[in-house]
Amino acid sequence: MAHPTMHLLLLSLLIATAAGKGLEKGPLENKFLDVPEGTPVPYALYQFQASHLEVDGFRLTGETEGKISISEDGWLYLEQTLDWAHTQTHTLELEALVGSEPVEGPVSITINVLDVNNHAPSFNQTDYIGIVKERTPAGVPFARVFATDLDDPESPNAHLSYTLVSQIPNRDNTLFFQINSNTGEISTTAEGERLLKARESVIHSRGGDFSDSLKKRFDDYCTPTKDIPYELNPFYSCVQRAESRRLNPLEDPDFTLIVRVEDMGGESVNALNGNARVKIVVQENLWVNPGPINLREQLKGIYPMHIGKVQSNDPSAFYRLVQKERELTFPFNVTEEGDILLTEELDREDKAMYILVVFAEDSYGNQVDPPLEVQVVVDDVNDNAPICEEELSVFEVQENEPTGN
Ligand SMILES: *[C@@H]1O[C@H](CO)[C@@H](O)[C@H](O)[C@H]1NC(C)=O
Ligand SMILES: *[C@@H]1O[C@H](CO)[C@@H](O)[C@H](O)[C@H]1NC(C)=O
Ligand SMILES: [Ca+2]
Ligand SMILES: [Ca+2]
Ligand SMILES: [Ca+2]
Repeated sequence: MAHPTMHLLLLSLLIATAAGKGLEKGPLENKFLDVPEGTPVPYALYQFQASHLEVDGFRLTGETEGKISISEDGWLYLEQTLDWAHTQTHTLELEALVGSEPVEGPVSITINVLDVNNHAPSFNQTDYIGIVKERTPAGVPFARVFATDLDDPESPNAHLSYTLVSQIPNRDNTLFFQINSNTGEISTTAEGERLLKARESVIHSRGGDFSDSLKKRFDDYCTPTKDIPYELNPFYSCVQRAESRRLNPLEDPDFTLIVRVEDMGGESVNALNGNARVKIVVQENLWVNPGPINLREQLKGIYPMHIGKVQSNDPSAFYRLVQKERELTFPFNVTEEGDILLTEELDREDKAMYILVVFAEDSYGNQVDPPLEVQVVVDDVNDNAPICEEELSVFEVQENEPTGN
């Protein structure tokens, strides 16, 4: 079984490692051993000592996978490195022999392979794409990155932590994006919610045919077009190329994020890591809260009166308006075009503030934009000097700030 030189080799190894490790030995009985993966071989595990004095050899059977052996003098050792990702336990049987006859055993040996951190986490894509609308609330995820680690998922070796390494561009050192270190979800920061702006583009989120809207825009800006067909107009094809690149976030993103994943929970200098890119396109958002809307009570005029407007990002959306608090009077309505109407005069003594909830839905009643809560504040006629607010503010500036700004 073991060739003659193995004995010497093993012996020198034992002497070399004995000092540090305190190698163990014991009688031939059932044994449970924890063994780290990835050790240099040969690697001595344990010496079994038979009680029969005539014993001159051992026989090892079971899940050795050709990696685990026994020497003539009872040393259980590794001939090849164990691999946790391949096998987590090896179940073996051992007998002591005289000649080829078993005289003791079999006993059972269980080798429990201990995971070490020998795999770096890796993202399942090198590039991710995220599309985010202007004014997306901070912390609401719009994209997600995902990494795996081949080490033991129950151990810190595969406990992954995501971080944002950089945002390109990053003018004024303001991060518009953040990543959830546990989930890899990407969302806007408060600054991103406030400041992200879609680039001017021929294509609007309203959809429609790209080439038609491009031609129209081109005609608007580049008159007279004479009678040159678009296909033969080099300037048109140049604009067309730029616009179609703009449609593809992989080619022309607004932002590129470099994200990193680390194992060991990201908290060890020995952590291994991997990186990926997230390419982000910012889309315009037509769904804007028109409030708060200030209205004077007992306002004379023609009812229903137009007091504000909403516009869904989905051109075929249906609008619906409800009152947030359930109360009897609700003198508001919304038209198919998103115009918010006041149906009768308000009275501040009845109610000083309303909260209108505006829904944009498809024909099945599914929301196509998140509901907007629009505040309507009823101003008191008696405290508010009447008639023309604009003139009043000009007058105030002249009177109170003579030095100017
Ligand atoms: C990456 O993993 C996520 C989550 O399991 C999955 O949704 C996505 O399709 C994967 N991407 C690829 C390229 O396999
Ligand atoms: C709201 O306006 C719609 C038309 O836009 C009309 O059909 C409906 O009756 C109005 N509802 C109320 C409560 O006034
Ligand atoms: Ca790992
Ligand atoms: Ca491992
Ligand atoms: Ca009043």
